[in-house]
Amino acid sequence: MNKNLKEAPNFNEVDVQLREKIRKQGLSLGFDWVGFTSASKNLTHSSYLAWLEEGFAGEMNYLQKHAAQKTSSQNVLESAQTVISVACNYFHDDTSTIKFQDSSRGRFSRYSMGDDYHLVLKERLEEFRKWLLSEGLASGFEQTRVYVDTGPLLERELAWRAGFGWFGKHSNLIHPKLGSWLLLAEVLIDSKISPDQPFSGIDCGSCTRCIEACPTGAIVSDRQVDARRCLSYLTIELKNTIPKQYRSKLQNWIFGCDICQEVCPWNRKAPKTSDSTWKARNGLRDRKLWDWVRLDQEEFSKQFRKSAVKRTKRRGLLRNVVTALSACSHPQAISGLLIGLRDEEELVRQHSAWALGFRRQRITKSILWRHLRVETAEQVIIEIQDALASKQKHSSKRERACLLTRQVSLALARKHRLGPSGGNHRRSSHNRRTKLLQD
Ligand code: B12
Ligand code: SF4
Ligand code: SF4
Repeated sequence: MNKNLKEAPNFNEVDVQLREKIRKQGLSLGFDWVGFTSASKNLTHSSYLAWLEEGFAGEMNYLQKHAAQKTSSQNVLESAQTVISVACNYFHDDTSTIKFQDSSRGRFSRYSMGDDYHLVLKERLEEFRKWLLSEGLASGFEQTRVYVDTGPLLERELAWRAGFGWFGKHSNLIHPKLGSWLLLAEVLIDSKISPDQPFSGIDCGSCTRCIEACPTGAIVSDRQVDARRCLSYLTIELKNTIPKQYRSKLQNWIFGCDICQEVCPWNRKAPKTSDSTWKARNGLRDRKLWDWVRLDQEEFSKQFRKSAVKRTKRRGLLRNVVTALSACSHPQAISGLLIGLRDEEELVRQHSAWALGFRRQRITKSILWRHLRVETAEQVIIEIQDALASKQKHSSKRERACLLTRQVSLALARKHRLGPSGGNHRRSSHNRRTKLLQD
């Protein structure tokens, strides 16, 4: 760790005034906190590399791609001297914790309920950049950069170094007064501004609430999140199938997850923002899971225009919805899954089949059987077979005989339809079916 960062800053009067002026401007533009750090080498880059090395990034290949650049903020702007780190409070309501105990409502993580923060903060950063230029705090447009989330910067480290707060055990940065419901962003400039001191003095102590509350055990140790297990990754970043072992852990989260921050004692007194940008859009809190399954592409585009939820696309959101329906205790959950089973997206049908298999009701078996007759996508067929196999021990002799007849005729029909070339790909499905019949 760079010792110099620990030394008390020795600001002169001009420094103090300049820093205050910039801070004030940042706050007036809608940020809730502003801090300064140098654009020098990062101190936690080795933690970042170790994290990648463990494979914790899953399929987020861009994190690997950015690894070398993340050694220093000067790698994105060679002339950068100062990083102005800013944070925006998006804590717009505290009702969701109670309301969303209801398993029939899908939960969106708080940051995603209003407008897309990438767009909102980018706009504010651009205003900030313009102002900084007009004040002569950068020598030209090309000598500045603005970032929110997607750039190759270690945003949490920068905010920590600029005095924001500490890395919680859940790895989110916590401000001692504002809590952790804050988004981070930065402006890089080529003039030198005296840096703040890195935050120190408070940490999580012996608390382990977030680690215990995480439904998938994603917080593998202090400040280490295995993204592959995190619901935020599984419901947003992961584009295809959710690994089976995590599907039943979704509860009713359909976009992101806030559990580790909700249980954190430092968020108990987090101030609410009055900024309407973050307020939940209509329908986001009240719509039932079985109604979300009916969402067509047009409605999806309309509902999530300029929203972060667009990232999953319709297919990803509906995949999450039908997965969450597996745990929904309401009788209408089945009708939602029936719709999901007929969705145009294979991914949605696949997860619907799994969810029906996961549920206990007898009717789910006949639904799956019926659908097996008409389904044509290999992966969905496999999923239905697995679902039926998981119910096999509860089947009567008659049902098994019936399954046998259907399976055989289906296998024959498929073989007939496929011809010699389709064999290999379909072979695994055929084998599975045979295995199912033998079990
Ligand atoms: C990839 C990513 C994810 C991944 C991985 C998360 C993770 N924990 O690594 C997934 C998809 C799971 C995710 C989820 C979420 N994310 Co995210 N994510 C990012 C992104 C793009 C990169 C993070 C990264 O590099 N991770 C790799 C790890 C190694 O780096 P790190 O998390 O920064 O961790 C640092 C510390 O842990 C520290 N460290 C580790 N060990 C030690 C030891 C010591 C002694 C010290 C001093 C430091 C230290 O060093 C690391 C490197 O700097 C950043 C934006 C960015 N460019 O930084 C947003 C970001 C971190 N995410 C953010 C948010 C809001 C979320 C969610 C809350 C969203 C949600 N509700 O669903 C969840 C929170 C989940 C969680 N518990 O982390 C915010 C965090 C704001 C904050 N207050 O901290 C960021 C900064 C985006 C933003 N611009 O605001 N995210
Ligand atoms: S966001 Fe949810 S799944 Fe991810 S670490 Fe936090 S509690 Fe665990
Ligand atoms: S819940 Fe406890 S351990 Fe987790 S971040 Fe908050 S204070 Fe730290």
